[in-house]
Amino acid sequence: MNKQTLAEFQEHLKKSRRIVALVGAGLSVSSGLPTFRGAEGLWKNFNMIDLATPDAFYIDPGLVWQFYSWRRYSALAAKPNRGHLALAKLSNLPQTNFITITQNVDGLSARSGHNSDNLYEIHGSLFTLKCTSFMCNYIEYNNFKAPLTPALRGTEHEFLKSSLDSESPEFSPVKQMKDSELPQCPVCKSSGTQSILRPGVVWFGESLPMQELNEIDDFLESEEGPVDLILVIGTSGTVYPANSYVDRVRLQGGKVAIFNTDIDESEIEGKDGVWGFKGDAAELLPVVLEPLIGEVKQP
Ligand code: BJW
Repeated sequence: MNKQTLAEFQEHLKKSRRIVALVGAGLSVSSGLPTFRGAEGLWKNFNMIDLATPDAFYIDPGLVWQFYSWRRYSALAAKPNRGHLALAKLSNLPQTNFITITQNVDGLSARSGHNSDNLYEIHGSLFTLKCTSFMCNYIEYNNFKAPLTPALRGTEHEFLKSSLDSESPEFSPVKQMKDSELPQCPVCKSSGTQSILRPGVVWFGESLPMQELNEIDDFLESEEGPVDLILVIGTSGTVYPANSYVDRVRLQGGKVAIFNTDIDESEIEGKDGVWGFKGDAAELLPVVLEPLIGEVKQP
């Protein structure tokens, strides 16, 4: 780590009163979960159009449920790492006005003890289930059951097995499944109709949760003053609207710190209000945030 960059960053960190963390899949890599893009990412072998869009679910909900059954299983088997713990400590400091905007659906930030009042899971959660019927607004949070139905039993292990043979997990759907074998909405069932549940994640082309977006807007536009610093952690910044938060903070005069294994040399030097820290976010965050949060122990 460049010492001068670290010193300049930490000087600004200590003065910062309003801080945002924008989190992506890179934060969970050292917990054993893959990213989406790049050579070892999910989208290398999986086609996102077939798996992470409303059309994909409409065409073959059994295929999509097998994918998310595996994702739920992997996320449950993973543990929060020191990067998650560092952000959790920051979120519980009384003197710092801080929010985490996470694009991750793995639940690891919540499980790390992050203050739930200032954690925004803007792409939803693998552990939220929603009814697919337009007539029904059933939604269930924190459902950690695995497998969700008897027919989904074993599919998560098939995926796990194939992912061990390759740097990027490989997609091999395990079985054809009927709607009746997929998670059912209990409300629709009790009224005599059959509707399946879907994962409570935000697929491409779908709206993000409005309440969360409004609360983030309130934080960014607060009368308490501009955001001093945004920590951009393990994200490729390719997905809207998450990627727009960086520019919004910069336009207010806030500084940017990037934590990523893949980073431009020019960004490491700390020019134009941007500091770059190249490496594993799980290792970097405890070190760079240490002046505010103290020591982060091994989980
Ligand atoms: C490390 C590391 C280590 C590795 N340490 N770093 C053209 C056509 C169609 C649509 C659009 C279009 N142009 C724009 C759009 C909108 C679209 C979009 O942005 N598309 C782009 C891809 C072009 N966005 C949407 O559709 C969104 N909805 C929307 O805009 O609705 C309108 C609306 C907005 C606001 C209010 C109301 C309405 C929805 C986007 C939903 C994204 N969903 C997914 C799937 C979630 C479910 C699931 O998990 O299966 O979310 S896609 C996927 O990408 C996932 C992620 O959260 C998201 C971001 O990925 P992330 O986290 O950045 O991961 P990677 O893999 O890209 O990057 C990892 C990074 O980590 C890399 O940089 C590595 O180097 C680094 N790394 N190891 C630190 N150890």
